[in-house]
Amino acid sequence: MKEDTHHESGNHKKSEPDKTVSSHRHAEIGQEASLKLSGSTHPPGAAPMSPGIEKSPEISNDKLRQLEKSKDVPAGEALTTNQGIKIADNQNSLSVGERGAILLEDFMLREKITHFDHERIPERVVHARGAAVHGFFQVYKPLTHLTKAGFLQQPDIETPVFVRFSTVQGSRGSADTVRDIRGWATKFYTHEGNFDLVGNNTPVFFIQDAIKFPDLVHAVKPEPHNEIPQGQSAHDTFWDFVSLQPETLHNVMWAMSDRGIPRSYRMMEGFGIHTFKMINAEGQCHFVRFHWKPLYGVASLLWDEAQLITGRDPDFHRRELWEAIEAGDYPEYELGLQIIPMQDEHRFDFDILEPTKLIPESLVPVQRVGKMTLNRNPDNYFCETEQVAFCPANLVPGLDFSDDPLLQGRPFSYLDTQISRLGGPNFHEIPINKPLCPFHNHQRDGQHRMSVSGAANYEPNSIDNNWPRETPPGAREGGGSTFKQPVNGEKIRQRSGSFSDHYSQPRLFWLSQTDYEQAHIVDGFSFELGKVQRPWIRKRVVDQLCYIDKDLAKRVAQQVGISISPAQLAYPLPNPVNGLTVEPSLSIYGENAREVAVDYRIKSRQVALLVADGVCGEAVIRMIRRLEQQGVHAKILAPSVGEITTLQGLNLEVNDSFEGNTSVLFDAAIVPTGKESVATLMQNGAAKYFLIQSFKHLKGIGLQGEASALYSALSLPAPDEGVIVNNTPQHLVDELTAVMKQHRVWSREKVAATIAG
Ligand code: HDE
Repeated sequence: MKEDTHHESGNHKKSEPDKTVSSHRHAEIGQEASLKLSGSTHPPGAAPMSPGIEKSPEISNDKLRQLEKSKDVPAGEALTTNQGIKIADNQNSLSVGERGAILLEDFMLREKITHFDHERIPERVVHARGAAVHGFFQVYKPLTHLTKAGFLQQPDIETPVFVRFSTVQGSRGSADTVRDIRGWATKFYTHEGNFDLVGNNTPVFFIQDAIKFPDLVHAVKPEPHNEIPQGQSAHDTFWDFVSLQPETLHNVMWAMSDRGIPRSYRMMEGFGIHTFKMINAEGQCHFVRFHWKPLYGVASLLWDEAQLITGRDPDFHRRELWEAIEAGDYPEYELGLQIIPMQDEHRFDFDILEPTKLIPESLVPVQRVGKMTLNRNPDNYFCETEQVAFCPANLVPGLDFSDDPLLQGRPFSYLDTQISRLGGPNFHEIPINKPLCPFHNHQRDGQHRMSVSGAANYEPNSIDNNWPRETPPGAREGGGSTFKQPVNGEKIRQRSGSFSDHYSQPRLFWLSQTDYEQAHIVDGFSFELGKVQRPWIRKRVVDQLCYIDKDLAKRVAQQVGISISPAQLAYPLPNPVNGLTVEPSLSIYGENAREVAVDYRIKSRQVALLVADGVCGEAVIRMIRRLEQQGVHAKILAPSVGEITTLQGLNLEVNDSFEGNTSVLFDAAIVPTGKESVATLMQNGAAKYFLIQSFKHLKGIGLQGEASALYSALSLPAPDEGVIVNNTPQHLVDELTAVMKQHRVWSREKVAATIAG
């Protein structure tokens, strides 16, 4: 605990007793008229503004303007049927007399109910649960030497994007904070057509060949007999598959690590996973792997915290994303490229066409070539987030597929699945999916066709003068021009020998983690295997871990009650990856990783101030101001919502109660001084639980003046690096935010594990 003896909270003057101090509005407190709170325009948790384009018209782009044209603006308009017939009575069906039967001729009733009956569409087979937002992408400098893709040529071009983040396993209504891979699909609306980068938050996938995808998904989805568990891989069928298909192990290591429970969609890395190709105007080709690097840094939840949030706020990530955009804390990510010249294709210990392998950043550094900013929430969840249809086949000229056998199976599947999900082959006409550039072809008819085609629906034709025509002579440069590559071989069903090492990279991942990250991986495996009911599956997984690392295997085995034989301990260990035993960028919290991988920010983080009647209002306001200066949002929590009376006799607006807002929803807690306030908190179980949980989850705690007594009463360990005792509000905040920049107080983890709560 760090102490500052400068005390300024005792000297308060009473003034203007009936003035209310609002933490999120411009406010004056008592005689301190200079203490104005600027507040964020729309801080998290504030009353909702209207969504979408109306709320901040200055934020727009070509795609949003295109969408606006399909918007229904009903203000001042009559309620009508879908045929435009005005409805005078939307309360009563047409019946025979007051108590008589309803007439079948009531077309208003029939239309309303029939439409309602068909409101649901199938959810996505995987990635059903998601949240999406609009934004834009800009390249830093022309990438002409690598690709002819137009949107990567000019830094002054803002390409509109729509990004959907998702979990994989759970259904549409499942929780956000489950342990799972996160989907990260970006649709770039370029002027050469749509480019969809459909990736995940891990750089590797579970399988090598598309033909195994249904098996993987059937295994991880809830068990077929009882549809349990929801949003989780902690069950027999998943681990059965893993134990029998060792190529899954690398991605499983990532899923069991902190990466499987991200703190926020703004704080994850993203990966295109597969190797793609970039082709420039001269026809030269490079292999490329895509990365997204978050400017808010990479950060994760703790497992206990994630589970609690699943109950407290199942929409945690979705809400957080929405609120961040409303508050102006726009998610930002840099686009990174790993470029591999064609002649280097075989210079690695692994095959770059293999999606269960990453390319270590120490071998091929990630070049940051542009930035994506997400700055606009959708207007309507169903119309945009649910109906958006991504497809890895959507590549613009200058980008091309590699022969990765997993990638090769994807373009077909995504197109195919939309036909049943969105009800036919014309889903490209749904506004969110429409390209910005014009599109013309001879495809016709089908369910829900919207555009009206010309006289000739075939090519060649002489009726429409043979339009539209291929390029040239069509106006734009030809697309779909694949890289000319000699291919020769026999038709075979056989995995390449270069795909056969399943253990080197999981070992590299394991060895690159800090001690506490390793402990989390052990806990992740142990939790999941603990839920597996068939003992032979647990044993087989531990057996597989023996090929990765003996320490990992022993620690997991010990936690799930399995003994490892001397023969298993003698399994040979895999080789380093191209001489690497450690790759710093694989760790989230290691010193190197933090510097190499991210620009860490605390902007947008949230701090709770725990108060009751008699709190020092001046201190509260000063703290909030200081937090806001650093881009951190503060919420005042009290025993009940409404207002409290400060030590100075002012009314202070409370944002919420302790009951509705436990510590898992915040990044740090502060208890401001005030004798009466602290005495009340001491009698309040929810407030005490808040602090105990904050400590347990390795969060910073700030204590001012009398608040130290509350901390002592909880019998929490002291001193502690993350518990700041300081009487000066500004200093206390500065020390606390320094702790928050470390994300967690890792030095506390062992002692925190001994605390009940
Ligand atoms: Fe997907 N995947 N996938 N996938 N995937 C779908 O498409 C599929 C794979 C990913 O927010 C589906 O529209 C096959 C890898 C994301 O709408 C479906 C194979 C990666 C999303 C499908 C893969 C992904 C999907 C379900 C193996 C990371 C959500 C609904 C060949 C690089 C997109 C849909 C969104 C969605 C098939 C493998 C990421 C069924 C057959 C590898 C982020 O078409």
